[in-house]
Amino acid sequence: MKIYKYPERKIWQNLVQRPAFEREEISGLIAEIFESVEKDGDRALIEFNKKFDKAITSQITVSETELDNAANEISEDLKEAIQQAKENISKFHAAQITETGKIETVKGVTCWRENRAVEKVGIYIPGGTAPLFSTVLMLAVPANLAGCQEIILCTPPDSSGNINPAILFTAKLCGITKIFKTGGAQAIAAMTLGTESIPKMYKIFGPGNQYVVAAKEYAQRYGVAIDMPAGPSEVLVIADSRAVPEFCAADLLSQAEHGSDSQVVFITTDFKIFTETIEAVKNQVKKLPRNEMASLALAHSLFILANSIDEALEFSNLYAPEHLILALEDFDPYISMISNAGSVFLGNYSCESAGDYASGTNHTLPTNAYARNYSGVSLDSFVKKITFQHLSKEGLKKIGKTIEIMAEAEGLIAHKNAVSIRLK
Ligand code: HSO
Ligand code: ZN
Repeated sequence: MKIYKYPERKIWQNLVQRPAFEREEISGLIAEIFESVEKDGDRALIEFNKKFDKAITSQITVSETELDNAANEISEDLKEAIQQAKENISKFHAAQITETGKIETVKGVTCWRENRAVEKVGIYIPGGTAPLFSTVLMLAVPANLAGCQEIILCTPPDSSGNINPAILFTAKLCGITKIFKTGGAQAIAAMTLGTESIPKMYKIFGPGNQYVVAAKEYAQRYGVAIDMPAGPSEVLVIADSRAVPEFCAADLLSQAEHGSDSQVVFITTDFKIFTETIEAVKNQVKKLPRNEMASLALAHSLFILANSIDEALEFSNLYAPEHLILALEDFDPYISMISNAGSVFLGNYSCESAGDYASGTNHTLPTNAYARNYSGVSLDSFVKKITFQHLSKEGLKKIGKTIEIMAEAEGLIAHKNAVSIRLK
């Protein structure tokens, strides 16, 4: 833990810095993986399964039987939980469907926008120690609501060549039937370039390790869009004297357990809360199954004592956290002061896990200070907005002169002519 009592502003810029990623080193490997997938298609993916996931897979497409059997392999409780989460996520995202009305900018000149879904969407779900089936909901639900025509999912197999049943169950529940056993950078390459089994996608979504992140960046060279640049998960908690140290500690650890590179920041104005939260973190971490990972994340976490809540928020805006928790008695006056954050949790009962799973908001959020300039995934991430316009002859007459003068001033006489020819 890195402890700072009333740090001076001149060191804030250092404190908000995330550790640098080793992107350079892996870019050569990413290029090689893309080359192999382009050349050998499915065969390359089967080889990579053997090499990276120690899995023997004779075919990479998940069969109908595998998909159907998944429901028998998870508990009824888990199925119900997934259903409830899906309902809430659906409600929240359905409310994001908006159409702008037609605007008559000048009499006879009408402009408007219409939403069109991204037609082909690829979802990547990591496997490994925490198979994030909740992320399937966060991506497939808005993709369906947006009307995406083709939604596919790639996820790595375990060493027996199987996919986690909760991932399969959730995918099926969301109507995804094209699921492929491939992970890491090779999965991203496959969705970018296409193979015999995996179709090429227009936009790729989903979290992953540094190889996946680098591959998504690389994929953009091929004209594929991605949800957002990504980095390790983060939470910043701001607490006042009425906060509950045990709650704050639990929230900090819920983020720390994601990975050793998770970013955890705690800021309070109250000395008692400060020391008690640090104690609570030390106690709670011991009992976690992912204790080792969480402890590594805690080693570079920040615990800051601040002069005021205003100052804490100023720091938070500079840090631009993925998740911001305001463990404040009276949070309302501070909401308008938040300028940079992915998703905000208000009061002592709004734990980050609520947003991670079931409240309805999306958990695919900007990390690594991208909350300064990116939003989290929403319905908008799955649509393009197309602008339309209709000009009547009268409308063109009204703005014709303006167009002609501007076109001539830019030296673009064909542009001017397109108006003149109609109005002469
Ligand atoms: N906190 C993660 C999302 C997640 N948590 C999935 C649990 N499952 C990134 O925002
Ligand atoms: Zn989480």
